[in-house]
Amino acid sequence: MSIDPQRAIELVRQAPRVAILSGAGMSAESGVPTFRDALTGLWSNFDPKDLATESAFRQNPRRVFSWYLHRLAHVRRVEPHAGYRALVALERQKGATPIVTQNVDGLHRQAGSRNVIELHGSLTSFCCVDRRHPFPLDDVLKLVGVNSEELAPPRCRKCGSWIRPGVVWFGETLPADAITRAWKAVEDADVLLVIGTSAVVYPAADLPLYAKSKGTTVIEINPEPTSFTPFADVFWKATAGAALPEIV
Ligand code: BV8
Repeated sequence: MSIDPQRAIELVRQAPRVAILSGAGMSAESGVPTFRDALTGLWSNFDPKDLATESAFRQNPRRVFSWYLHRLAHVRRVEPHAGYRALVALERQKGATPIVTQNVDGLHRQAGSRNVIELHGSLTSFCCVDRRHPFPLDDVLKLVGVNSEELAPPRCRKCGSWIRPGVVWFGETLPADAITRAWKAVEDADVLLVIGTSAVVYPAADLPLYAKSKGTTVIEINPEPTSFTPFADVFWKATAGAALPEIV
């Protein structure tokens, strides 16, 4: 593993096909707290793993729904930083540059990336907890700003069950098509950029090692080393907002 940014830049420049795997660190410089830091205020004494589950939602729908409503309202106020715009420029230079993201904030799409694979769903999609009947985002947005510490979620108009966020919770399987597209994207790539993930949540955390097993060169961009760092071809100790514009 080398820690040479210049080598990382050259590897990306020479690669015909580049794929991206992003985690919550990708959004930190846009003001979206990382997943492990996402618990402020009302939720600060919870572990995200204890909130991001269906059982937590069924036990306390108000608490979990309010946490997601708070996060949705926040991401609607932030902008993608220069690192996001660099990935859009990279896509223009290289053609298809699939972005596999663990994030649910929608910032890659908002920046203009066209080939985004959302492994864990999105904060902007809602459905009912019993039958997954879709529920309009606009009807959820009407609840944003309602002065209430813990808001009761709306009820499904078809089956009456609680409305939940359309994200993948712990213990839930990832969308099959997202898995298929993500694993193919990293297999087909010459270089995989792994940006801003602590590489602890599976099966997403399998992707960088899977890429290496298929001969893909893997570059990790993170201000801190992770459990994956020893396996990276290059570890670029930097933030996404600083490193990515240097590449393009
Ligand atoms: C599943 C959506 C089948 C909700 C999230 C092995 C195989 C399969 C499953 C498991 C397994 N082992 C354990 C499991 C169960 C579990 C799991 O992985 N648990 C962990 C805790 C061990 N996995 C699941 O349940 C998955 N389901 O596999 O189904 C199944 C079912 C049951 C049993 C077995 C199999 C579903 C996982 C999806 C959970 N949903 N999010 C929501 O967002 O509310 S996960 C959530 O955490 C985020 O989406 C994110 O993807 C994930 C990891 O967080 P990161 O993105 O890495 O962010 P984090 O804060 O951790 O780190 C930030 C990083 O950024 C740091 O490294 C930091 O240094 C860096 N950074 C900071 N600033 C910057 C920066 N980097 C760059 N620039 C900066 N400026």
